[in-house]
Formats: sequence, C-alpha cells, structure tokens
Amino acid sequence: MALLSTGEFARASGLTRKALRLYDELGLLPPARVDPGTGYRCYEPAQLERARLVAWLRQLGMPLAAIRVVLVLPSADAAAKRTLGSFLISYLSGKDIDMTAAANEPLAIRYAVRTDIGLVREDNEDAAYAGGRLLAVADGMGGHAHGEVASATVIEALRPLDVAVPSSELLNALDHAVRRAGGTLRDMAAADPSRSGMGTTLTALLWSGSQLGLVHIGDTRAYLVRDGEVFQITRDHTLVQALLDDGKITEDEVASHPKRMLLLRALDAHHDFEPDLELREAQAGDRYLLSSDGLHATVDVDAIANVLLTVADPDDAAAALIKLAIDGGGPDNVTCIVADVVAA
Ligand SMILES: [Mn+2]
Repeated sequence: MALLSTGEFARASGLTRKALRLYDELGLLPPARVDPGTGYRCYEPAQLERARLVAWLRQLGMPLAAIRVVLVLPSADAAAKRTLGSFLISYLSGKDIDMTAAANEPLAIRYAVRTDIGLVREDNEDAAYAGGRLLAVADGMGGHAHGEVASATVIEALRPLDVAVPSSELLNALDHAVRRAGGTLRDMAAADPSRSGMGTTLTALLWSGSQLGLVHIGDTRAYLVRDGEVFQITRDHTLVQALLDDGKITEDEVASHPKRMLLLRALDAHHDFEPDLELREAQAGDRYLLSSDGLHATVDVDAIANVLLTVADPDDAAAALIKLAIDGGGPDNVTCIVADVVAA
C-alpha cells in the first residue's frame, strides 16, 4: 500500500506536523520510513488508527507519559483495557491517578539495609542504596579510597531512578544509568591515572508496579525467597563460576580455589562489559536479598537461607546476616539489603 506523506497523514489523523515530529522523538509514533536523503517522513495508512488514538487522548488532556503506557498495552489484554477504562473515567471525573502503577498490581516494599566494615579491612568499599522503588548494592575495588569512589559513583548514577519509572522503561533506565556511571569512571581515570585500577560490581532492583528490573555485573548477588524456597537470581561473573559451569571444578572446590576472587566482569574504566539485564514479575510475599560477596564468601548458603526463611523483620534479618559474616571472621566488607514485597 502507498505510504502517506507527513502532510497527508497529518490531515487524515487530525494531528499537526509539529505534533507528529514530537511523537516521533518520544517514540510514540515513529514514521514507517524516513528518506535518508531529504529527511522526509512517510507513514503507513495502518498507522492512522494509532495516530487517531494519540490525538484523541491528547484532546482529553492525557499526559504524554500516560499515553506511552497506553500504547504499549497489548490491545487484547483485558486487564490492560480495564486499566485504560479506569484511567479515562478517573480523568474525566477530575481524579488524579498514577497510570504507571495502575498498569500493574500495586505492590510496595518494606526494606532494611545494613553494612559493616568487617574485622580485617581498613575501609568499607561497599556502597548501597535502598528506597521505595530502588535497591542497589555495589562492591568497589581498586585500593585505598578508590574502591569507595567507584562503588559510590555507580550508586549515585542509579539514585535518580528511585521515582516512578514506567514498567516499559525499567531496563532502559537501568542500562542507561550503568553506562553513565561507566563514563564517569572513565573520565575520573583519565583525569587521575592513580584511579585507573578502580572498578565496582553492581546488583540492583528497580520496581514499577509488579514489574521488576534487575541489573547485575560482578559478584554481588540477588536472592529471591518465594513459597518457602530460596533462589539465587544472579549469576556471579567470576572465574570460579565459569569453571563450575564448564564442569572443571566442583562446588566443594570453589571455597579453596586460589583465584576464587577473580572477577570476569565489573564496571570499570577500561572495559565495556555488558551488565546482565532482566525483567521479572514480583509477587506479594516475595522477599529479596541483595548482598556483597562479604556475605556469601564467608557464610554458607544454607545459613543465609535459614535467616531469610526464619527472621520475619527485614532489619532483624539483615542484622542477623551481617552477624553471621562477622562471626565467620569478617574478612571483607559486608552489605545486605532485605526487602519484603507487600500489597500496597
Ligand atoms: Mn567484597
């Protein structure tokens, strides 16, 4: 079928050319084709339906961010239709509702964070952040004062995400923040070569309704407790994990392996390692643990699971886990965030 010029498409859809340009920039309504020479935009007739929907919602005064959420809803999804219907009814009756949260089951988290320098180290190079929508643990490396800078840098890059991020943008937002942090580390190392060896791990969770974005690089970990079972939901980017995966060593050999500390991936000034990114579904009743390797390198997984399954209060559980690491000799900094998912 013949493509429509911008002018034809604007007339047919009731949107101005200026609006079409804006909606393209926002990713709401990208043209079917942009001529590489002239830059002229062309649209398919089939895009008219979406354009008319955008025009109609704009006439109602619906904010662009909410329109974006509506457009990504699968049209056959009954729950999504209900959400849109309730939004429109609320909107037309003058009530304000949060479209991003309403698209999902409303969940909240009860969280606690604890960190300890341990018994051996002179600095605490771990950094953490815990807020209503964002949980993050980073373990810095690179020697005196530098590891702290690296872990704080990535946490600072993530901190602005502790707001209402639409669920369709969770992974983009996390990926973007991690890349920005990598850029900052590169700038710091270029300005001060003594910092060129610094780097950090990162494990973070970002909530939007019942959707959960997970970003992970290095050997900090995330665990999920669901239905009385404990699952490690991140995979360490370490040499020993790779050797385990290849069947070259056994679980029992990990603890005594001479290179058990060696990371294959971290966020640093020299590499462009990809973080693991994953979208997950949270449920009321879930419990999450984010922790630095000061916990799992010292405390065995059964003892960690026992605390997670038996200590009800998140802060008491985080404190009990830290105590296990200290009782085990506290050879490293240790940080734990325990978060319980509850119906809002
Ligand atoms: Mn550590």
